[in-house]
Amino acid sequence: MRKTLVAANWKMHGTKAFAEQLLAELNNGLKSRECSAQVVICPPYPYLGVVAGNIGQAQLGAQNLSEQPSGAYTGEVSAEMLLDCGARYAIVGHSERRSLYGESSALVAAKYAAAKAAGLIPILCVGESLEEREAGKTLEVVAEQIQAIVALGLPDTWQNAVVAYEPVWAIGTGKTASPEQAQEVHQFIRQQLGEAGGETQILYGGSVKAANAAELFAKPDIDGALVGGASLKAEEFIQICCAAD
Ligand code: G2H
Repeated sequence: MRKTLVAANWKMHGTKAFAEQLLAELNNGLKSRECSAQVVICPPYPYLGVVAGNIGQAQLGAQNLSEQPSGAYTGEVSAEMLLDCGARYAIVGHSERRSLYGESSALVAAKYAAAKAAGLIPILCVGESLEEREAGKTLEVVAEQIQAIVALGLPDTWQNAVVAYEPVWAIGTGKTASPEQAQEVHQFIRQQLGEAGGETQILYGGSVKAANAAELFAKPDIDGALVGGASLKAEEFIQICCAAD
C-alpha cells in the first residue's frame, strides 16, 4: 500500500522570516488535523537549516543537487551536504531546471544516481510541454525521461525513489491536467518502472490546489502531489496534505 506523499517546492521564494512563519503555521495545522500524508518541505538552499531546525512531522528536501560528490564546482551543493543539513529528499530534473538551466536527461540521470548513492531519496520530475502534448508525444517524452534513469543500470533503480509527473503546460499556469489525463500518464509511468513500480510513489505536479487535490488523489496511480505556488500558503497547503484522508 503506497502512502500519500505531498511535497512542497517553495522554489526561489521567501525570506528567512517568511520560512520561519510558514513553517510554524504548517506545523500547527498538520499536528492539529492529524493528516495521514507524508509531507516533505523543499525550501531554497539557504533556508535548509532554518527548516531542519523546526521540521515537525514533515521531512526536509532540497530542490536540486550536484551530480558531483565534491570538488571545485563553484556554486554547487552535493548530496552529502544536503544529508548533513538534514535533508532526506532531493528534487531532480524539475522542468525549470531542464528548460531554464539546460539540464539534459543525462545530467538529470547523473544527479539521480548521486542522490541514490548518498542515501537521499530523489524526486524525479518528468513531463511534456504543451507543444509535445499537442503533437501526441506525451508518452514518448515521458518514456525518454524515465529510460535515461533506467539506462544507469543501478541496482534497485526505483526503490527509495519518487517520481513526479509534471506536465510543463500545467506548471504555475493555473491549468491542471484533469484527473483522467494525469491518471493515464501515471499508469504509463508505473508500467515503465517495471516490477519495482508497484511500490514507487508517483506524484502529480502542476497547479495543484486545495480545490483539485482530492480528485487527483482519488485516482489509483496518483500517490500525492508536488506543490509549488499553493505550498506558500499555509492553510491551502495543509488542506492539500489532508485531501487524501
Ligand atoms: C510545478 C509545481 C511544483 P505549481 O513546478 O513543482 O508548481 O504548483 O506552482 O504549478
